[in-house]
Amino acid sequence: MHVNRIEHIAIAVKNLDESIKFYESIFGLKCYLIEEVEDQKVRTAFFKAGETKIELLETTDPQGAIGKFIEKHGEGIHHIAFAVDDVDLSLKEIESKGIKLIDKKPRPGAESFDIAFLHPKSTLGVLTELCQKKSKGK
Ligand code: CMX
Repeated sequence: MHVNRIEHIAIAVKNLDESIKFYESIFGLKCYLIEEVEDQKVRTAFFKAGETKIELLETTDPQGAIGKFIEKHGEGIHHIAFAVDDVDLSLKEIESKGIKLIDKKPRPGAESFDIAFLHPKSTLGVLTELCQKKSKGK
């Protein structure tokens, strides 16, 4: 597999609208997209920071991944996402090296990406996402 870049760093927040205002007023970044990802039970907001992005994540369900994370850890860095050419192939390769996967198959993410997570207990305590832009027509 080949990691092309850090696609985004994701931060779990309690209140998306307030956090967007914070990022815009303190860091001068502009939110260019707010999107709900039903499958992941989140509302997301995206900012471009050079070649990478910051994704803010607010839960839409207390039992969702972000709801549980906030309950346990409070707000903070939630995951790092690597852009790869082929998530499916990358998952197979990573699993063959003994890494525990959360997703065995890519799932739909924000911004028309296919995404899949690796388990943080298997990746040095960092929840890691692999993502790939969906090909046209898919
Ligand atoms: N980073 C690092 N460690 C994390 C973590 C995170 N984001 N979230 C949970 N953990 C740790 C917990 O602290 C816990 O460690 P201990 O056993 O030492 O206490 C361990 O992982 C298991 O956590 P848990 O609370 O028992 O289990 P959860 O039911 O909360 O599941 C996880 C954790 C990572 C498997 C789950 O959150 C998951 O499947 N995540 C992938 C999907 C996701 O995060 N979606 C939201 C973002 C979607 C998007 O960006 O579009």
